[in-house]
Amino acid sequence: MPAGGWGSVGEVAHILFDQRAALKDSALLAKQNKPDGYACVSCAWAKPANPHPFEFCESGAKATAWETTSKRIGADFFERHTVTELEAWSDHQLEDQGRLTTPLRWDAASDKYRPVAWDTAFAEIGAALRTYEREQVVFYSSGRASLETSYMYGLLARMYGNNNLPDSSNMCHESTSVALQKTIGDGVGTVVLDDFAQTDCIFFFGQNVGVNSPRMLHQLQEARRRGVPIITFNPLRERGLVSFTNPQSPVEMLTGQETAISTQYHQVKPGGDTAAIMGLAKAILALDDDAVAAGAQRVLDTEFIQEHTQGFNDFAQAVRDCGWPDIERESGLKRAALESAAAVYAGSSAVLGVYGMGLTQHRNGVQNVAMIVNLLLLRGNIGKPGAGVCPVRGHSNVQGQRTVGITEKPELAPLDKLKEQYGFEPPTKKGMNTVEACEAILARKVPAFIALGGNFLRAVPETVLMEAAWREIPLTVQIATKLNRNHVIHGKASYILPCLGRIEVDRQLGGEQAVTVEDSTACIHGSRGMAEPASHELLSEPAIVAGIAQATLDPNPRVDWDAWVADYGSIRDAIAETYPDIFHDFNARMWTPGGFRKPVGAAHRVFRTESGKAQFTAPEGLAGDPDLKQNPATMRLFTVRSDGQFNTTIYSHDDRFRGVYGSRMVLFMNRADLAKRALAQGDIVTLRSATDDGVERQVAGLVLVPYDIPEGTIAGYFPECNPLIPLWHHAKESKVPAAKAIDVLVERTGSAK
Ligand SMILES: Nc1nc2c(c(=O)[nH]1)N[C@H]1C(S)=C(S)[C@@H](COP(=O)(O)OP(=O)(O)OC[C@H]3O[C@@H](n4cnc5c(=O)[nH]c(N)nc54)[C@H](O)[C@@H]3O)O[C@H]1N2
Ligand SMILES: Nc1nc2c(c(=O)[nH]1)N[C@H]1C(S)=C(S)[C@@H](COP(=O)(O)OP(=O)(O)OC[C@H]3O[C@@H](n4cnc5c(=O)[nH]c(N)nc54)[C@H](O)[C@@H]3O)O[C@H]1N2
Ligand SMILES: [Mo]
Repeated sequence: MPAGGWGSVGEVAHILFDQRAALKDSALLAKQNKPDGYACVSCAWAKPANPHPFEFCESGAKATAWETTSKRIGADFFERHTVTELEAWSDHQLEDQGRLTTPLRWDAASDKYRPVAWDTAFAEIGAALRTYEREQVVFYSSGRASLETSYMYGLLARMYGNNNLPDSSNMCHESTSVALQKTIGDGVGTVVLDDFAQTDCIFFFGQNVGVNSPRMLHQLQEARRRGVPIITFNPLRERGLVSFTNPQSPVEMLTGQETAISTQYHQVKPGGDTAAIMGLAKAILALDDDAVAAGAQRVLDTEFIQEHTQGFNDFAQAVRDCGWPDIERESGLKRAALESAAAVYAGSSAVLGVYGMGLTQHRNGVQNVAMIVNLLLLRGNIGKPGAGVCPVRGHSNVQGQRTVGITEKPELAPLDKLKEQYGFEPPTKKGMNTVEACEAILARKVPAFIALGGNFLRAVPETVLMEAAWREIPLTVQIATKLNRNHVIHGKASYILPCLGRIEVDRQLGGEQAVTVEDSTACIHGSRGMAEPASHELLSEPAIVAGIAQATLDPNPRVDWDAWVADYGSIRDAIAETYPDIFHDFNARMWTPGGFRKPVGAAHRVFRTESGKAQFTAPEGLAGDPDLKQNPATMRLFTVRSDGQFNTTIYSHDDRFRGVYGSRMVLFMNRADLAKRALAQGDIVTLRSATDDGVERQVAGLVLVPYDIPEGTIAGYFPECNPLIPLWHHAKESKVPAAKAIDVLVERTGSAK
């Protein structure tokens, strides 16, 4: 079965029906990701200037249906259920109740969420925030909120007195931001859509395109038709990377025509990418040595290396010192396989390096990303047409939030400019990222946690300890569209503030408002809501942030929160004043078809690193998890997503692409491992974390599914497996939780048959 195809059409029809979504006809979907429409709330993939008639995919249509559902959850629902009772509900059940409609405050006496007036909620939250130690309050955001909201939210935190702005990015592509900043001087990818049309080779690492960014399949399919090789490294043979039938092509649908996507598929061991890329580099150096010996054209782009890079000799030495047996063991791949991939690389003149969570969510996640850069630099594959590094971002505006100041790193925010613009002293102390916020919560040091979207508690590691600590936070505030686990497990005082979604019409004093988002290729787009709001009581995210800010902060004549809410154009003017290089003429440029691009120096070989050159980096070691010693009893678990979810939002319990239906409590295991451990398909197991740090971590009731997966490794679902991840088990420099390599012990407890 290919990705896309009739299965995809059936899935979309099903969810539209099930959610009785507002988009009964395709009028709404037709505006998805269009220059005059709204930006999809699913992934961050680029939105073309000349879109396909339907520039959406199965995943995007599901996300739209989920947001525009006609299901509602109002005060009557919360009157019927205590919050303790709701704790027993599944992630799917909670969100499937529909859109939140009214602001709520938890009532301790009845253990119920009860309606509260907006003004009262803001006043109470503001009064509490004024009493807390300002350096300890956390302002989290999930990467969906617009540039306008995010800018206001960052300002709120800094005017309040801290840089505690952890973001979903801290669990996601922060390894990218750190590695790319260090190696090429920009924390974002260098490619745009046009590069896909001009490339002659694509290397694809650890990203599940068919599920998580299916619109990119258009570019991959087109590249394949031009004969471009696509070389994939992924422990699982993911459908979208194997073949694709375009559900928007009547011919393909009728004829069942499929495009084979990957031309080489390397089932690398999880955590083995650094070793695999060392192998590629070793083979490339060997080809170059041969060329030198034969007096033929060099394989390395020596001119580029000389002019634009630093550190080549150390890197090359590390590669030469690294033996094939180590490479084969750590990558799980054969020398011959890596040599054949290297040969394709060496024969191509413009190569793209595309990747996702399979690289970033490891102890050595930053090193993994730096290895992709090394690979590309060898032949000057950065800063020329058809070539470059392409991290595939997750949430639809996660990259943009960083651009407008959502960052815990003060050096990444224009503090001097903010001081000049708004006349206050921005805090200079480093703020908490996600892992540090968790540490502070576990230490009972966080008096208040404000969440701009997301489902923090479900997305982070160390679930059991975190849930216990969470209940002791004096104040939790959730700005959200749907009920989730992080709302039913709450602080001592707790508010749920329901907001408009991006697809909804946003009416303010100045008329209907639009917002902006930045995609994975650093292009910034306008987005106009089109569906009627789920409830007349909803406020927009900017209005909620302004409400909290006004109730919490002393008035500042230079920040007119009300004027901003009345006309988002005035927020964009403020953004343009803070970041003139990126956002000049923002209001005029936001409707540019295809978006306007933020300047990315590396895309033009202007490397804004300390040395002014792109950096080769020799890896510290090959092992994916230097701190975890694998012993024969342990297995290495990596967590993945299915097509039935968007992160912790579970649309359904089916995984159509992997052939699992009705339950997410499954584990994918190699048949050889099953045999070795006297386990069988359908056996029920408990996983325990294989670390002796004194914390008991387990997930019970997982059913085994035999699967084509490297020996010694198992795959399970995010977020169901999160209780197994130790909080300290994160990428070293970026602190992204290492959700793709968790050492566990497997214990049989029964059989489902
Ligand atoms: N429909 C849908 N779309 C989404 C999301 C969603 O949940 N559902 N989530 C959004 C978000 S926030 C994000 S960040 C992105 C995530 O999108 P992806 O980056 O695709 O993330 P994952 O699904 O976690 O898995 C990545 C892939 O990495 C592979 N992998 C695991 N370990 C390794 C390894 O060590 N090496 C290599 N080479 N591969 C490995 C897995 O088999 C899997 O195919 O998608 C976004 N889009
Ligand atoms: N084990 C494991 N853990 C992981 C990962 C993994 O691969 N494996 N991936 C990590 C990654 S990449 C990420 S990005 C994080 C995700 O972490 P989060 O971004 O915190 O989680 P989501 O599940 O995306 O958040 C879903 C909730 O967002 C709210 N929401 C939806 N739309 C809107 C909106 O428009 N406005 C507002 N205010 N709220 C809205 C809804 O209430 C919904 O319940 O999880 C991380 N955790
Ligand atoms: Mo993400």
